Amino acid sequence: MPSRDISRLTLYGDSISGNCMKVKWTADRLGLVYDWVETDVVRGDTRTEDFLAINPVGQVPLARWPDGRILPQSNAIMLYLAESEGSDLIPSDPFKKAQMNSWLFWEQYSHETAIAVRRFQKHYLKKSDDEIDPALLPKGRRALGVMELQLTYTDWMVGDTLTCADIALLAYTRLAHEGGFDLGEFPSVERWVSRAESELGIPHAMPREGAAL
Ligand SMILES: N[C@@H](CCC(=O)N[C@@H](CS)C(=O)NCC(=O)O)C(=O)O
Repeated sequence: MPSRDISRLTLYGDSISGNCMKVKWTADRLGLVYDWVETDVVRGDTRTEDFLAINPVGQVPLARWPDGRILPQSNAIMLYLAESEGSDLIPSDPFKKAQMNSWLFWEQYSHETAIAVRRFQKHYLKKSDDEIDPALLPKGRRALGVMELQLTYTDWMVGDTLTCADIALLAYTRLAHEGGFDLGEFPSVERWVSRAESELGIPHAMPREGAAL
């Protein structure tokens, strides 16, 4: 990766990665000016000497500020950007904020680890179902079922507006079909995906009705 003359916020990310797109959508929603450095995970851009010198963990997304500060971890970056800009992506009510954080922790432990992992193996590594850990499908379906329970009663994951919890969960839920999940089984989640995509002004990612998974 070429060295850069950093004069403003730089976001390193791979556009195929939901974790990276969370950060981009948040920055766009906040109207931030930033440089996006496309960092191809499959090609190994995160494992080069240059990238590891910036982020020893070897992962994107990564935010880097002109003063040299760096911040990895999608949800931490989203929260920092949203908080610094004083946006309504973070509820002002402390309990609602805690509920939002609760979904963010859950997303990283119980949702992303099944849906994103299965999608990557199936869609990008082209593994057959037999080669993929069989626990991922039921784990992901359980996670979608939990979201369905919430979204049957509310339009958003927390409160009555889009928050960081929606952005985080949208990232891989909207691409779940690429991991072999059928969102048709989760109608409230499916409607929420469209609602959140419209709110963020991003294209609809789900397959047309009747399209093969
Ligand atoms: N928990 C981290 C996960 C980051 C992550 O898994 N990044 C992947 C892309 S989605 C990556 O950079 N993989 C490249 C590698 O491990 O070499 C986050 O939310 O930011």
